[in-house]
Amino acid sequence: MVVVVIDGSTILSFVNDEARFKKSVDEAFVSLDLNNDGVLSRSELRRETESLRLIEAHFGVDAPTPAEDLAKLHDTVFDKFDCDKSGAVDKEEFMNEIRNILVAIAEGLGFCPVQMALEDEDHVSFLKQAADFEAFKGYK
Ligand SMILES: [Ca+2]
Repeated sequence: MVVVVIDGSTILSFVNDEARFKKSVDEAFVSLDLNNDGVLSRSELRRETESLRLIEAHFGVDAPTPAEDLAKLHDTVFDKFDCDKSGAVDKEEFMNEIRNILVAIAEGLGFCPVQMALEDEDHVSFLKQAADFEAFKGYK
């Protein structure tokens, strides 16, 4: 478990650094695309929605959610990513939606820093990367 302190501006400066953001998204995409077909299926994307805590962040759910409701939430998230309704999420759709989500989280946080606890196994945690990005900015 790592605890990061993050606010809206931390996330926005990460998202707005086009090269850095694209690199992170590319890495996440490759690690999620288990069968290497260049698109994310429903089950592949589900690993990301779980690690990003989209469900909690978007819907404010912190109590255990019944499996059936959770499945519905995951479907909703998938449909948001899958802009052209092709049944799979390509890299551009993935990047656009991750950006939308991070900007929405940033707007929700505003300029009030919050502590966020992240699991170590969140190998593709964009929020952690945003926090690291902020921490190392001064050393460039
Ligand atoms: Ca795939």
